[in-house]
Amino acid sequence: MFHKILIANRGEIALRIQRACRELGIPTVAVHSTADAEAMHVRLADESVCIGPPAARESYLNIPSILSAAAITGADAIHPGYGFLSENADFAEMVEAHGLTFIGPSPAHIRMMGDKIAAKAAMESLGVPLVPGSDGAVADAAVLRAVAERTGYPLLVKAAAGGGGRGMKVARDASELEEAWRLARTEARAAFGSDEVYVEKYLDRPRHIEVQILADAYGHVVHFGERDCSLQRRHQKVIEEAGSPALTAAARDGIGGVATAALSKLGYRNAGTLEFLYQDGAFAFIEMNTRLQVEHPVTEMICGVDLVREQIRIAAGHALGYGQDDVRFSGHAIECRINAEDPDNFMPTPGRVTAYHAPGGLGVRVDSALYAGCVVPPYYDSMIAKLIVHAPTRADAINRLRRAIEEFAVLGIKTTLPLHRRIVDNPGFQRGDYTIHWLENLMASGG
Ligand code: MV4
Repeated sequence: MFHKILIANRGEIALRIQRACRELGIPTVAVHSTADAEAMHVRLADESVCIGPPAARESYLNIPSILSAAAITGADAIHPGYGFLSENADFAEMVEAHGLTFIGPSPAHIRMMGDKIAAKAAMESLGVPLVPGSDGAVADAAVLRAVAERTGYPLLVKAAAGGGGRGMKVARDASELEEAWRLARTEARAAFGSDEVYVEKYLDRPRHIEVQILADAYGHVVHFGERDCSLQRRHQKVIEEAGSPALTAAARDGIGGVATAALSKLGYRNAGTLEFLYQDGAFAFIEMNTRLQVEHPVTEMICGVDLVREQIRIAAGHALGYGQDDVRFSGHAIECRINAEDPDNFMPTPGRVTAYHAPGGLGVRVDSALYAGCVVPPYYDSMIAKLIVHAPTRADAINRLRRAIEEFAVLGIKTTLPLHRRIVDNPGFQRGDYTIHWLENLMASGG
């Protein structure tokens, strides 16, 4: 097992990883920017190292600083959390080149999944269903027209280096095709430094369903069911659930089996998530995430597994020690992402938290680095807390969530707690029959 783990992240996820380390008996090193000197992840770590000024480029993304911090503290592994360097294959490679262990997949697998075209090609060859579309990159107009004729409209042009919705353009018919393609390429070049794009049939009312997997270094792969992440605004997830209100146990077993078989053949290691669009009873793979995800707690709650502990054990060379039949699903879990934002216009609201009270009780979990008197800096992501509830049924979970939101007090700054209250009270949410467009439609309608 590792002797000391450096956590290359901040906020709630740095605390989340510290907790797993502490339960494994492993000391932790926090790194922090000058803006985070008083942050909870620094206060609770065994050791801390300041790695640079507030701007993430110069601190949490500063690879030489982070590797130096690991060297001077004698850490033998680095957990990247999510965001920042978590899906940077070059960073993973450098960590290993310095004789440390990167707690995550191999650099080659990170690189493969970062290229959405390569990821789709790999998944197709492994028997995973895809959205119909181009066979690889679409680099000239003749290929574009041929794909369109074969696939039919509407179509979506996507950036190979994309994800998160940037560089995506819809073409409703042939008259929009070349313009969408040109715009997507221009946007992709500006955003990612690569104008490589591909084309898919545009699904107009899908759900976003993702499958959590763990794989050890000995070819054992298990899945932990799905999360429904359809409730999003501008490609930012707002509420996630496990399991999906739209799936039967048989559908879950089916897609989980497809995912584990594929990743086993791929030789994948550590935690991973396969993202699917789900419409009219069919799954279509779109992307794979090679990191721990923000919404991992809903999976932990229904499976009773500590995914971060498992990531660390796998990275240290331990076998999973259990199989798919040992993974049991119990009840329903829902997570609300609470942001330091004005709930009316989503403008960030950094500042001092003057008072803080987190909800508790049976089936309530709060993952947050907030404390009374802390300052939410303006430099980073605005998510300040995750409220996760677990209950025997979805209806029970919704009632528990409403109760927990009422208990939650964050004073001094505006937060998105009132938005969550509105969603939880909405009959459409309560029925569970939403698509990826539901939340944006609700807000456009003034609901
Ligand atoms: C799609 C799609 C419809 N059809 N692909 C958005 C981000 C990127 N990860 C994939 N995305 C989408 N791909 C096809 N063929 C609709 C979206 C999409 C979306 C997907 C998941 C969650 C929220 C979304 C919001 C808008 C569009």
